Amino acid sequence: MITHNVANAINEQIQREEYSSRLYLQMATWCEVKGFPGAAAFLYKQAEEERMHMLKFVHYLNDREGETLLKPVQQPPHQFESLKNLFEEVLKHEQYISASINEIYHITLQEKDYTTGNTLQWFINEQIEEESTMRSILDKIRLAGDINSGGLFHIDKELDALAAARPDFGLPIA
Ligand code: OFO
Repeated sequence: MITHNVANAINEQIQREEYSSRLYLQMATWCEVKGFPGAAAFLYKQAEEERMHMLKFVHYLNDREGETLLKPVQQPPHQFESLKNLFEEVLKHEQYISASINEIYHITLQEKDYTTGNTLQWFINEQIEEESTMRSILDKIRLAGDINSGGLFHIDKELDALAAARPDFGLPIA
């Protein structure tokens, strides 16, 4: 049986992962209409990955006899100045998610819930990868912007290839 404090922290994280999924879905639609099909494909997949993260927490909470409570999710932003600005927001968001996972880990230590702490290790490692992926995309966009605007076309192609290499979670992707 999971403690109230840990269950509460996980429910809050479920809300954040659901928000992440909606945020990336909204960003994907922006990219799609602004002529960045590769970035759109990448973000559609990222939205599904966030939903998978949310479900991982839901199943974990259920397995530990916690009560999953879906909280209201706020509307994500839908306008961005540029592709660079959009990915700056993505990186900022991932850094926020990393901090929130670390905070839950801290709570599990206080509550002596080493089982949840162990489960959180997967998410801690996942966040290293998420931040690093987003940082390298942003670095390339910055570099392309500094050289020539045609560089963004190539970045978009790279994002398309990156999206194709990712699992599709069995859902249709544009
Ligand atoms: Fe769920 O890792 Fe991104 O937000």
